Amino acid sequence: MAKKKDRNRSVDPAVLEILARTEDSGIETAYDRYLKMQPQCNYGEQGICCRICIQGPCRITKRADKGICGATAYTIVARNLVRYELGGCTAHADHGLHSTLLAREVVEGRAPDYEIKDSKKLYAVAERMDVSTEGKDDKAILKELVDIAMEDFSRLDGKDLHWLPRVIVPERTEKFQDCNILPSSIHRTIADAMAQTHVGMDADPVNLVFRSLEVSLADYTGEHIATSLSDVLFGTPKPVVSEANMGVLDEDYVNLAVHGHNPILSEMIVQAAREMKSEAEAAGAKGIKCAGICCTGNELLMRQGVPILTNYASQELAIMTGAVDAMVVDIQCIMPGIQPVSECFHTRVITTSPSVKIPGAYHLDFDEEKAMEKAREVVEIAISAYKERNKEVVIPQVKHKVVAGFSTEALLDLFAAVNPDRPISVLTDAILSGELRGVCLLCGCNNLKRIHDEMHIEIAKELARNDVLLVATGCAAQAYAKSGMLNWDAVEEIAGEGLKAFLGRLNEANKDNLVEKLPLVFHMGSCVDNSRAYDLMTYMAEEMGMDTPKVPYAASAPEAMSEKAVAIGSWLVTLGLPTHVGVVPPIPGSPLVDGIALQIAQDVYGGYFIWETDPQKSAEKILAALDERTWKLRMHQKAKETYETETISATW
Ligand code: BF8
Ligand code: SF4
Repeated sequence: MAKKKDRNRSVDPAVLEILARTEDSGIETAYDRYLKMQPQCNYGEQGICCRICIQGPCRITKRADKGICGATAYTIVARNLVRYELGGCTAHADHGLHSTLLAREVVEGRAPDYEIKDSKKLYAVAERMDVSTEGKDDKAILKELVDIAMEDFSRLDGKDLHWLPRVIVPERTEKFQDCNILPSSIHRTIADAMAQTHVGMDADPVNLVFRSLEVSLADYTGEHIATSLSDVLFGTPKPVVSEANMGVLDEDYVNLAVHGHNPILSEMIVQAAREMKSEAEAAGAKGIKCAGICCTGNELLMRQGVPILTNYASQELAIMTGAVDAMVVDIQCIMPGIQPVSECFHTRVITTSPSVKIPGAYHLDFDEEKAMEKAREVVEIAISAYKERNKEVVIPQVKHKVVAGFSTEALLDLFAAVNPDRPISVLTDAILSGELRGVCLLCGCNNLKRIHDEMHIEIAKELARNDVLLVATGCAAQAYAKSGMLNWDAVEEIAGEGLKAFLGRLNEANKDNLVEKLPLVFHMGSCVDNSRAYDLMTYMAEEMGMDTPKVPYAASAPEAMSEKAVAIGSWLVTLGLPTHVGVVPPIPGSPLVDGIALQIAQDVYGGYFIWETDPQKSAEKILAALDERTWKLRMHQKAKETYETETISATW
C-alpha cells in the first residue's frame, strides 16, 4: 500500500477537518513531525543499531558485520527486543502496582474517597487465587489479594508467581515450566532481563528471546492484577451506551479532556465534575463535559459511560478545536506535543503523576489520601480556563453512538441468557457448528507510519464480513467507536450472515436487559484489559478441554506503536495466539530472530507472529489462521463421534 506523503494521514473525518483547517496555522502536530522525520533510519528500522554501551552506536553493515564488542546482528536484534519488552512490562507493572497500593490504602483506611465497589468481583478473584472467603469481611479478603499481588511483584526467593498459573490453563503453566520461562516475580524478571542485556552479557539470541517471553508473562501478570483490582475498586464494566469522536465536545460547556491510563485519578475527576455543575454554571457554562483520550478514556467509557474524544494519534488535534478547557493527564501515551499546541489556545494541560511532567504544563501532585480535593482542583482549573477562551471554537460535528462495557463477565452474562448452565459453550458451539469462524482480538495503538485508523477499520470490516466475532481494546477500540462500528447499525451493514445470526440470538435472549442492541465489535476496555480478552480465551480452552493453541482465537495490532504493545504481542504469542502486527517491528535485521518470531515460536508455544502491512492480506492471513484451528477441531470432533475416541491430546 502506498504511503501517503502529505499530512492528511487519517481516515477519521473529524481529524481530516481539523488538519485541513489548520494547514497554514503554523501549529505543528504529530502529522507534521512524521513528515519531517522522513526518511527514518533504516538501521533502526531493521533493529541492527546498538546503543547499549557508549562505545556505540554500532550498526551492522556489509563492511562491519559485528559491533565493536563483537555482537552480531542476531544478538543486537534480540537484545533490543528484550529492552522494548522491558519498557512495556515496567509500564504495566507500574500501573498494576499503583492499583495494588491503592487497594492496600483502602484496606488500611487511608484512602477515604475510595471503596470496594464490586464485592462479587472480589469474591471471584479470591476464588481464582485460592483465597478462602469464609468468615471474612470484604476488606480482609482484599488484604489477602493485596498481599499476593505485592509478593508477585517483589518476590526474590525464586518461587513461582502465584497469580499467573491461576488465570491460565494448566497446560500453559506446564509448558512455561518446561521451557523455564515462568516468572518468579514481576520485578525480579525485569531486573534479571535488564542485567542479561548489559554489554558483555548474553549473546545467545535464543536465550535472549526466551527471556523476552518471560518478560512478556510478567507483563501479562501486571495487567491482570491491574484489571482485577480496578474492577474490585471501581466496578466491573457492564453494557453502557455513549458516544465517540470530536463532536462530543460542546461549545456551551466546560470541556475537560481526561487522558492517560489509570482510572485512579480519572474516576475521581468524573465524580468531581458531576458535583461541580453549579460552579460551571456560575462561570457562564451550561455544565461540565468530560471526554476521554487513550486508555483512561476507555476505562471511563466502560464504567461511567463517559464519551470518547479521540485516540492516540489525534490527541493534539482535540486541543485545536479551541473547545478543550483543560486536558488532565496521568501516565503513558501522552505526547509532549500537547503542551506547545495548548499554548496556542486557552487550554490548560495538567500533569498529575510524579513520573510524568511536561515543561510548561501545570503540575498537580495527585494524592490518593486527598483524592476528591485534588480532583476538584483539576475541575476548578478547567472552569477558570473556560472563562479565558480566546479563539474561535470549531468542533467537527462528527460523533457516533457507542455500545461498550463488555467485560468478560458481561459477555458471559449475555451467553448465560442462552445457556445458563454452560454460558461459554454458546460461543464455542457457534464456532464448532460453523456459524462463526472464530474470535479475533483487535488491539493496540495508532502509529503515524500508517494512515491513522485505516487498517484498524478495514481489517475489522473484512473479518466481520467473514463471521469472526470481534473483541477490541485500546486505541483500536476507539477507532471503532469513532467510526460508528460499536453499534447495531454496523452489524446490519457489515456483518456476515453467521455473525448476524449469532448476535441476533444474543439480542433476543437478552432483550429484557439490554437498552441497546449489541454492537459489531465488543469493546473490552483499555490495554491492560487485554487480560479480559485473554480470560475469554482461557474459558474457551477450558470448555473445549484443550490447550489454548488449539482454540480458534487470533489477535491483531494493526498500528502497534508502544513498547507496551510489543510486550502484549509477545504474551499473546506465548499464550498461544496467532498474532498479526501491521507495522513490521525492528526485527528483520536478523533473519534468525525473525524466524523465531514467525515460525519457531509456533513450534514451541503454538502462537506465532504474522507481519503484514496490507489490510486485505492481513485479514486473509488471520482468517487462514482461524480456519486451520477450526478445521482441526471439527476433524477431532468427527473422529470422536465416529470412533468414540477421546479428543486427541489436549496439550499443544
Ligand atoms: O495502552 S493502544 S497508544 S493508549 S499503548 Fe497507548 Fe497504544 Fe493507545 Fe493505551 Ni495501549
Ligand atoms: Fe557496540 Fe557492543 Fe556497545 Fe552495542 S554493546 S554499542 S554492539 S560495543
